[in-house]
Amino acid sequence: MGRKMKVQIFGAGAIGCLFGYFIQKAGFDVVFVARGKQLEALQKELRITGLIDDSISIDARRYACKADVTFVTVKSYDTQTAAEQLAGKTEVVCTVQNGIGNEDILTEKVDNVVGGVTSYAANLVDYGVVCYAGEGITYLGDWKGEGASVVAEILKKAGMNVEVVEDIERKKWEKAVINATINPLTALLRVENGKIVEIEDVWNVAESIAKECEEVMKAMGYKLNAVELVREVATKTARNRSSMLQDIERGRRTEIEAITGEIVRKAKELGVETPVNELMLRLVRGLECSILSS
Ligand code: KPL
Repeated sequence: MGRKMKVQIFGAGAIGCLFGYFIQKAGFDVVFVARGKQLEALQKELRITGLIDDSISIDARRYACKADVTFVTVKSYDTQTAAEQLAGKTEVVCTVQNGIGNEDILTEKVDNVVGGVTSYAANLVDYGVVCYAGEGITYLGDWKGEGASVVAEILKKAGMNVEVVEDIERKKWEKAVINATINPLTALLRVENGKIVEIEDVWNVAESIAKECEEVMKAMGYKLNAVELVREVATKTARNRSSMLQDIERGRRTEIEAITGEIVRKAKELGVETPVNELMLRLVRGLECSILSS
């Protein structure tokens, strides 16, 4: 490609801003799509704190524009809106969202869809201010058409850790198992991730959730030690406030339907019993209802 590649970040939250920051710093032409107060703040500047301390001017807009590659980083319940705005506007779309089902929604509207799972950690400290909390890795895989290698090149040039994998669906489900175990418990108890392993009674519940998820994965043909995986991630991210806890604290909707909801749905389809996950689903729905109506 003779001209500069145009990269779009659709959903300039914490992860979107962090990715966009690295990509813009590497010399790509980047446009950030945001809304409300976040858009107003980003039109002034994007500030990164934590592992980096920097402020940059960015091109922040309300609506999607034409791009070569678009990263979708909106909450899972906004993926449909993203897909509709991106139809005919981007050659490749890459989702690095939590939950199951985002790739399939994007597939309806865009030709080249790349599935992504990231363990980079970032939190929105204030509008326009993102704390870069931990280096991670991003796994990518083609979901529809081709695009994973192009996206991987962009992230590599941006200095980020990235790996293209054959079975991105497996990675997505593994991440969903981690999120289905850590996120509801931290949101319901309003604790940091580390408390999941530190408090014995809570760990007992976490183990039950993870074991049920492991059975679902097994029925899908995937072998996984879910309990160990969850223990490892909760320990590594001990000081994090999970994304679901942050949603609850901000009085926002959570991604419970795309995480636990999808695990329960898959379990039903495959004839696996998941009573503890069903309980988590109902409790977080209840918590959401009480928060959104107050
Ligand atoms: O992905 C996460 C989230 O909070 O959504 C974990 C891995 C649980 C880290 O906080």
